[in-house]
Amino acid sequence: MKIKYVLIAIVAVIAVLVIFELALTQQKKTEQVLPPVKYEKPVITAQIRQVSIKNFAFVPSDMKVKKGDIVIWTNEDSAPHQIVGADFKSDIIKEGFTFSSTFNKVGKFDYSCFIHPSMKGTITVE
Ligand SMILES: [Cu+2]
Repeated sequence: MKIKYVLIAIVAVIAVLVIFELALTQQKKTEQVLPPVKYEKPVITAQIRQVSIKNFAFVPSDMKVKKGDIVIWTNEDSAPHQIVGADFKSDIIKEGFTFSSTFNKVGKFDYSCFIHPSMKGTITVE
């Protein structure tokens, strides 16, 4: 009888050791050692450009920006506006809220207000 329990105990210990070893092997497989990279100070040239929306107009209505710049429109009217361009569209912008878009392509981008189509603007990306 005692031998049976000793055998069960030995088998249990072996099983635990095997599971432990498997877990360790699994952990080693997922460990990825990456080489260190020499530090280089990032050069950030992008600028934030501001367009106001006031008195149902974009101010300035024509803006030249550089590739990578971020344009932020701020609604200073009590009326809501919604900016729609070929590549970008805002949600409805309430008074005091902003919308931003990053311009990564060179070109001329016309936009207007979806609610008030007579409100027009252009972002020229150089
Ligand atoms: Cu509008």
